[in-house]
Amino acid sequence: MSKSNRFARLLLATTLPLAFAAQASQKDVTSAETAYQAGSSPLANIEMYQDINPKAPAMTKAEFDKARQIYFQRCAGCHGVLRKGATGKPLTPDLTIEKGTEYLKVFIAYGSPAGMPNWQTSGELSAEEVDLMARYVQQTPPQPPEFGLKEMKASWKVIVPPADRPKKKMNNYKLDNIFSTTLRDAGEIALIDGDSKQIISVLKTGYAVHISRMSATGRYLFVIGRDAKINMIDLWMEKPDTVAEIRVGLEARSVETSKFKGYEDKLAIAGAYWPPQYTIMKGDTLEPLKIMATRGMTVGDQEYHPEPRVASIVSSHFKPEFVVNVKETGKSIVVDYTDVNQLKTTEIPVAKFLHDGGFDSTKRYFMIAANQSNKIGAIDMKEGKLAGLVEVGKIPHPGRGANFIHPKYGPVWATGHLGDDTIAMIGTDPVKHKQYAWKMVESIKGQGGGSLFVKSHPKSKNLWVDTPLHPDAAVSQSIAVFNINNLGAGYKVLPIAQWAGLKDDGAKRVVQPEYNKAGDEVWFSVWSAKDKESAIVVVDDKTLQLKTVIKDKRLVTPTGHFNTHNTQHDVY
Ligand code: DHE
Repeated sequence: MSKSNRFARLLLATTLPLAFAAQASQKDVTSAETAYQAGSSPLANIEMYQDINPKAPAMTKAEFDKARQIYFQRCAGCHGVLRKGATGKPLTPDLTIEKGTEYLKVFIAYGSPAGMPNWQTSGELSAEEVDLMARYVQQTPPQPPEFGLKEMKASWKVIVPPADRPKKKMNNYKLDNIFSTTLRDAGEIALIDGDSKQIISVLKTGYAVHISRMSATGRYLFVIGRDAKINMIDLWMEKPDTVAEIRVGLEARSVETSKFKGYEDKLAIAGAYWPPQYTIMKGDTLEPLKIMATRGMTVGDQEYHPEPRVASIVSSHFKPEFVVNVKETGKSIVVDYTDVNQLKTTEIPVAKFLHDGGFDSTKRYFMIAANQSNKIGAIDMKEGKLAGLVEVGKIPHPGRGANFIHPKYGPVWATGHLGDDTIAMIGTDPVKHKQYAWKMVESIKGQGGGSLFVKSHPKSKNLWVDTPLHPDAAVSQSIAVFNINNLGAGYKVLPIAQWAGLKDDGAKRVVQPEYNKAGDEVWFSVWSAKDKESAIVVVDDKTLQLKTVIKDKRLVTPTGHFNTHNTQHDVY
């Protein structure tokens, strides 16, 4: 090592802990949260233009392309596509060039208590790759291409036109009790019969497939992949299959359909991470009708954000409206779809970093997590305005949340947290329990942080809380269940992964409780890596005993599962 290099390291060794401490006090991101955000982006494979900045360290085209791929696989989830910062810090050249390659290398190699992973010491990146990344983040951020109507139409396929589809249901499945299970790393979904627990079929979908949603009539299932590919599946066919598909961008997470009376199955909508936009499509063919950009000003400080990603989207049961939740700007956009050409939108300022959420039991209020702001917003779907904004625990992550009647506070909606071990309950009845409405009425402790999904059912007395991202395997591989009539008594732990009896030593993360239609059994995924055995475990909701384990070599990396009835009618 040269003398000047040694000096630089010495200097860094003494100054970095201070820098880390300062950051940690600003925002203490947990390792579970970092691992969750640092998922691979499909943008890694998109060719982008290298703009040579004379002030940045030199990089060959091959080095730039390799670093770009690593960036989109590991870093973009936190630092943003354009490196403007999201949950992670901004990494634009005006900031990084000043820090210099040596400083950045140490930071990337060793990480920080503020949440930056220790990429080199953990063995994830080699010393050469760390050097590459330190030089890459000083270059002008390359911008992925836009994706407009022309690109969408080029990707759009109507495999079975509406006129050629069945006129009535052609199979004997009970369409209201099917589970659509995400097979994440296979890019597939499994349709599983909720009664017989048999796999009906496994269908190819988009890359790292993410969520499934049902059409208002319960006939069509919509599935979206992280590559923004939507599959529209007709459940009336003898063997349910894809009848239309389209890509609405280069990266996406959410899809939904029109549910208001008179508009059932008429429209579909999908939100994209890149480009930052949402698209309204015809509900029977996925023909793209209208694309709306989300680039704009943030709530609060009102600064321009160039890539506000579309997070969750829900469909109102009260009006012909969608609610599109925009992550970085912190706005929920109410989209009136009565005239798709002259679209009317209302912007509701909530709080930055909107992510996931669901309705209260009456479906009048939509509860949306602003995860990095540690808040839940309650949007009144009737009045089209924010009814409340509630401070909860650290990094709320509800999925669609859980509704139940609290013995003291009346109707509540609950969320777990990624960043702490609490479960927050918010009063949702401003008529009969006005004093509790839009307040965190109770916060109880669960097994630990790293929780992603909570669930209950109108017919159940249980509240289920998963912890798949908890660092302790005993916690990530089990589930906590509370009796909602005696929350103070604490929780029971059910060893779901152990019950699955898997033959090898996979991660076996227990994720996403989901009820069947009757509300008397709960399904869990036991999620291991692609090359390891996974399973689905079904538990009796009353006795809390194991009912069935579904194992099949086609069940590769099962994560989310969506019961057709509960998803169609927003029951949770
Ligand atoms: Fe998800 C919902 C984004 C990682 C499983 N996830 C959502 C939604 C968003 C989102 C915006 C809400 C959609 C809606 O309601 O319209 N998810 C992201 C990410 O950006 C993130 C953090 C990182 C990434 O690279 O994608 C991410 N998500 C994951 C996972 O790693 C999970 C656990 C496993 C997987 O399959 O990828 C996962 N996300 C889910 C599930 C839902 C979801 C199961 C639906 C919950 C529900 O009850 O509706």
